[in-house]
Amino acid sequence: MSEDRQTVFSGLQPTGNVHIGNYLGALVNWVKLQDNYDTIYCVVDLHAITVNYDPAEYQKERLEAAKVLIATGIDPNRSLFYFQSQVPQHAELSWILGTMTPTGVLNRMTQFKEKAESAGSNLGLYSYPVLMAADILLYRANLVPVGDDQRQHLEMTRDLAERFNNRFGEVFPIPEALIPEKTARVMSLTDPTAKMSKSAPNEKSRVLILDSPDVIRKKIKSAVTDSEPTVRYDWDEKPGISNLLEIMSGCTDRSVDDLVSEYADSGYGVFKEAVAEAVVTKLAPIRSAYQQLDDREVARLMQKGALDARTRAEGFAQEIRKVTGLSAP
Ligand code: AQP
Repeated sequence: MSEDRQTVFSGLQPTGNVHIGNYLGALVNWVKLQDNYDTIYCVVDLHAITVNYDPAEYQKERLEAAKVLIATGIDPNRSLFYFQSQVPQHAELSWILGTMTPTGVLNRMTQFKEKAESAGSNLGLYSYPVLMAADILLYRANLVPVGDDQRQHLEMTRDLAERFNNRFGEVFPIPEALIPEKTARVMSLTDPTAKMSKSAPNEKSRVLILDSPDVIRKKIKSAVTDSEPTVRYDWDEKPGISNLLEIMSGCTDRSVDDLVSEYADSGYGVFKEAVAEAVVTKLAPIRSAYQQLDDREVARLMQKGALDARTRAEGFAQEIRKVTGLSAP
């Protein structure tokens, strides 16, 4: 790690398959930031057990998530890359930060309210944002590339960092969120008023990074739009089309305006075919990189990542124990 580079931290939950919302909202930035930053990326497997799960299946899903991230371009030789559960300092700091988190703040968290309604509530789900704050602050991260749904959690992380610093001295930098201008909230293909999500029951609502070209074409062809056949960027009147425009823009690096001027009068059928081809082309190299990955090699890389992360985290944890009066007597 170079001393003068800023530190980036972000995480992804290994709940099912990674989708194009995760990719365009967060992972594209994760990959790019590796060029100029000290990057730390984590498969946040403790976060994901806040809902019911099958342990044997989960063991596989965790490795799958790591493989998908490597296939998208996360390079374990350039980034510190590991499973959260393998670095106990995350949970330790989470407890300390939890003692400084007013429950009134947690009560206001939108994601908790939504998930508690659909999956049922538990203490882990409730304190999820505190563990997320610990993930970020543990490494003194400056920048956190995430999608728009994490904005509120990031605000809470910043508040906690300030609260901690005011009480114990300047330990944490105040981290900034890095949220893309477009594709910050890729919407469901079957309900463009809801976020595309790994856990939504309808599989047609999301394009997975590993979907085959045929499946991608079918999902985009059946994406919910509207009855007025002009391709226009208008989230109020045309959320389905606006969503597809952002997805296509994210996959082609062409601006939404440019796409609108090409497809305005082409009809939805032609436009959807073009969106599908853009997505297929973008995801094809990722799918092929994934197919070449060896499970044992990835498991080895993750073990090495965890060892390195533990060493680095322990240095920071000792400083935190010292200022909070918890170091060895
Ligand atoms: N629809 C989305 N559009 C843009 N960005 C998104 N992210 C998630 N959904 C979208 C971003 O992806 C990163 C990893 O997300 P996560 O694994 O922490 O899970 P999540 O935010 O709870 O999103 P999911 O995929 O919808 O999972 P479930 O269904 O389990 O809740 C984050 O940076 C997130 O902002």
